[in-house]
Order: sequence, then C-alpha cells, then structure tokens
Amino acid sequence: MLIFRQLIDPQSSTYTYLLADGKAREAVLVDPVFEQARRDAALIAELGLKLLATIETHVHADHVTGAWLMQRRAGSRIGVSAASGAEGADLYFGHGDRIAFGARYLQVRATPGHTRGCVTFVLDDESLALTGDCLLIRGSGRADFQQGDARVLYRSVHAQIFTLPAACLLYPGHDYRGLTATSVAEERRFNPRLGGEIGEDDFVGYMSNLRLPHPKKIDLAVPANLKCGRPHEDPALGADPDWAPLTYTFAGVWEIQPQWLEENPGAVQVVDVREPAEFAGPLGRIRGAMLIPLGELAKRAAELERGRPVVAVCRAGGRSAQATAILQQAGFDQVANLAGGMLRWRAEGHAVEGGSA
Ligand SMILES: N[C@@H](CCC(=O)N[C@@H](CS)C(=O)NCC(=O)O)C(=O)O
Ligand SMILES: [Fe+2]
Repeated sequence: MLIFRQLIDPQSSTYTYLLADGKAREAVLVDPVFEQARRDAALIAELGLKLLATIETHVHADHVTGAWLMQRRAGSRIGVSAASGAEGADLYFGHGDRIAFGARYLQVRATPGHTRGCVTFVLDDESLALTGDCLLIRGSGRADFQQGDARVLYRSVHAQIFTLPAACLLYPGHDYRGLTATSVAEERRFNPRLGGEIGEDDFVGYMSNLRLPHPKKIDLAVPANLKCGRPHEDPALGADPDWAPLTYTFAGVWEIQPQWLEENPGAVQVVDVREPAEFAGPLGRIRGAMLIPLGELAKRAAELERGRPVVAVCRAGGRSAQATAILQQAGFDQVANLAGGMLRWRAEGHAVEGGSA
C-alpha cells in the first residue's frame, strides 16, 4: 500500500509530498519547506513512519528547503541531484537512479530547463509523477534565471513527461491558483504553453515574454538551498519550547504527557476547562487545578499567572486543545494540552482529587 500526502506551504504556494510504503513504514519527503519542518515531522510521527530521506526536485528560488532541519529532527538523509550544484547532501542522484522506500521506489528523470539540475520523480508503476517546477498545471516553470533555458525545458517536458502513460497523474512543485493535480493526457492536450501542436519555437516565444518579477526571496533562498537549507548559524532546535518535553501534533497543538505532569506538579499551573458539574463529577480533577470553563476562558485568562507555563485539561483532550489556542491569543506563550484529558489521566492511574473510585 502506498501512503501519499500533498502538503502546502501557503506563503510560497509550494507543494511538499510525502510518500511511504504502508507496510515497511519507510518514507521519503519531496521538497520540504523550512518553515513547515515541525508540521511535516508531526505528520510523519503520527503516521508511524520512518523518514529515510528528503529529496529535492531542484534548487528552489522562492523558499528555503526544510532538508537540513528535517535531517536534524528526523535523522533523514538529504538528497539532491548531482547537477543541482548543491553542497552538503548525503545522496547525489542522477537520471535513471532509483530512490527506494520499503518495497517502492521513485525513479529519477532529468528534466532540466527551469534550472539546470531539475528532476522529475516517477513512481515505480508510473501511476504518478512529481514534476517539480518543470511542468506546472496548465503552465510551466519559468526559464529566466538559475541557468534556465526554455528550449531545454520544452524538450524535457516532451521527452520525459509527455511520454509517460496518459493516465499518469502529475503533481507539480507549485500552483498559484490552488490547483492540486493533473494528468499526462490533460497536459498534452490543454497545456497552453506546451500542449497540442505548440512547437519549441512557439514555447520560446511565449517564455521570453512572461515578464514575471523575480521571486521576492531569491537572494536568500538560492544561497541557502545551495547548502541544503543549512542556516549560517544553527538555530536552537527550531525554537521548540523547552519548559517540558512537549509533542507538536499535525493538528497544530502542543501536547504534554500525563506522566510528566504527575512527576512535576509544581512546575506548571493547571487550568481545567470543563463545566463546574464535570469538575465536581465522578472523573475527579487534578490536584491544584483551577476551574475556568472553556466559554469563560477568553475573558478570565488574566486570572492565570503570566510567567508560569499553563497546562489545559478537559474530559478527553478536545476542549482543552481549543483552550491552548485561546490562551495563546491572550498572549500566553508557554501553553500545552494534557494529552487524552481526564479520561487518560484516570486510565493511567494518576492521582485525582474528588471523583469516584
Ligand atoms: N511571486 C513568486 C514568484 C514565483 C515564481 O517565480 N515561481 C517560479 C517557480 S520557482 C515559476 O517558475 N513560476 C512560473 C509561473 O509563475 O508561471 C515569489 O515571489 O516567490
Ligand atoms: Fe522553482
């Protein structure tokens, strides 16, 4: 079974793709974005996958890759094409190479033109391909910087992408209109720059008159990506909170485990956001917890101490996740959700005040 996820970085309209073998649980991540490393790592952990490598379709001009950060977080190898000119990678691939994960693999096809080192990754059974910025949905990558060349781009698309099976799904590196996927048949027919009877000279004419401004971040992104996203100065691990061993979820919430809270009772203030009847009910409550029902939290947040971390708790961990968002909006920056709420707290046998045995 193949696990396949398309993830977006809304700021740069970049797509990141997670592919994994559902049986072996081994994964690769294509074109990760620096700012999304924490999100991507959370998804990989929740799906129970081991990230073997991050791999790049090219040296990006509009965002910094998350390759180096993922290597630090997940121990993944960094893969780039040998023709990319990037330094600091663990794996340099070229045309025809296979990048394996479990029993599956991606085949590398050199598709230069947008940049000299661009590649397309084709899944083993040719059911899908990740085209990077070579072929976009009803568009193409530009060819006016990073040794781009419209003629070379045209030939790459026709020789390496349009020759794939008609039903092969194509997933691009970007889409600026929110489109997500296309197919070889569709682009052969309807791509306004490259499809139908459009020839190489037609394409070159089109591309020389694109008149696009350079990407806003190009002067920062290209040098950083030529070093696989390694910053000048190593940041404190993605600036993750360090007041407790917290887990970041793909849902976007910082969680704390019941065991740690039981062992460190004085380190935090606990806010219980259930209703008063639940607080006094059979599940009991955590010793010292302050009751502020979720509906009152926004206006009563000032009752909590500013300088001390806050752990929010409810019955099952759902309402308290929303409580962490409310507290963050109220300016609290050390906030976590008690994973599983009182139900898990009780199930693990931690101490309660009140409640029934
Ligand atoms: N406005 C974007 C520029 C985006 C851009 O130039 N994207 C490149 C890919 S790195 C491209 O090939 N765009 C093709 C197009 O927009 O038609 C930014 O500032 O980042
Ligand atoms: Fe690009």
